[in-house]
Amino acid sequence: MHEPAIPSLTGADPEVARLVQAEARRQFEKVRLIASENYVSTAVLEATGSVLTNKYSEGYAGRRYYEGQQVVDPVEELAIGRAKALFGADHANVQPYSGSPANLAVYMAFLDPGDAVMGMALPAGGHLTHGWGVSATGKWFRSVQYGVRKETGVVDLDQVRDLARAERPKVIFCGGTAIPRTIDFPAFAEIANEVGAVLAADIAHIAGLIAGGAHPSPVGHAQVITTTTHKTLRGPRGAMILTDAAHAKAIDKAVFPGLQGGPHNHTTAAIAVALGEALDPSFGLYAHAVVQNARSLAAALLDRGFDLVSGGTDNHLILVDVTGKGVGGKPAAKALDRAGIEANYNTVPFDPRKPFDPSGVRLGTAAITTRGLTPDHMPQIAEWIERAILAAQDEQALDRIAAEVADLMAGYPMPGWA
Ligand code: DSN
Repeated sequence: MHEPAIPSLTGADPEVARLVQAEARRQFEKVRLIASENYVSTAVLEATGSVLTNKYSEGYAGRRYYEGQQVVDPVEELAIGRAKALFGADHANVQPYSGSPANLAVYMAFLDPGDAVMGMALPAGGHLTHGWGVSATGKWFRSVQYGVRKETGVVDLDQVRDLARAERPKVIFCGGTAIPRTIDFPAFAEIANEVGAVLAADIAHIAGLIAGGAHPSPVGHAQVITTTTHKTLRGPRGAMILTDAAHAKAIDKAVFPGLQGGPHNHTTAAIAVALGEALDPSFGLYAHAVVQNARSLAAALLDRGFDLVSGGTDNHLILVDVTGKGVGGKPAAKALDRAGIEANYNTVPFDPRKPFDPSGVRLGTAAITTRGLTPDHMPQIAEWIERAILAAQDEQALDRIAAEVADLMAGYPMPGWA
């Protein structure tokens, strides 16, 4: 049963209620390895489902365009205060609707259309909004893209420096969506300082690791830091932008009124709850456990002959080139899903295949660590992954794995399911 219970929804709209229950069960039974997903606490779910969704509050605390902000202002101030305390930042804006709008606010704040921006290419591990061609950020700005070294799979800082010197971007993005290794924020800052660019660190994937001390922080190196709140940070679907004092005003103006209208106050409340959870010392243990699980899973996959981009991981994320097992990334991800192991197909750097049927599968350990799985479970998960990929066409074999997976997960409670 979904928790909190949903009796009113069940009475009013059984069709939707049935789907909500089905999704809760699905999340309970699977080994969820999508690197950008997690399980939020029941407290976060309750805040997300609260009456704060009823309220409009364009503007910022004390400067709103609607009356009745007696409660919303302190909610937003609480979230801001906790974000600043957690990351040690001068300023926080908790209003961006999600990661892409947060990144767009950086463009709005510091670039004019046609200006040069530099970011990591999507197939190398960057994000669409770091200037990739199909995104507005690649269409409306002069985008310069860097990648990783072919031999190591690690970001090519010499290329970053050479491109920055030649192209003089106004903003340099570091960070991305498929980067299994530590991001060298001081090195990026040195390059950005040399060419007079604003350094924007997109820490969406690793925010929880940074908060928990399991990855170095960009604070003090990047003037602007964008993040979603729902990945390793384990909050609701939303985003934040942290800045130093000098860049605060420009970011606030870019988020509202530059890009957005009213903030989603129920989300802001849930972000405040999640940040409160992350301020608890136990969150540091969680963040380190996420990395330990990823390292153990990577080691177990290497033992089985899998080819990992960069040879392993420093964080929560593993990028596997599955073509060595005789299958493409897409059929592998579909087989894994049928086998109760949820992942996404992903390009690998220098991928000879197409983005819709690439060579890789991306894995992450944030969600399974929340469920309580430990390094001892990782050899079993690696065995299931290999078995499922090798049996990609055999639905009965995949169903047998799914039953084994569900058996294991039945022993590990899930917030949101009772
Ligand atoms: N969709 C997110 C991810 O899966 O990494 C990034 O936008």
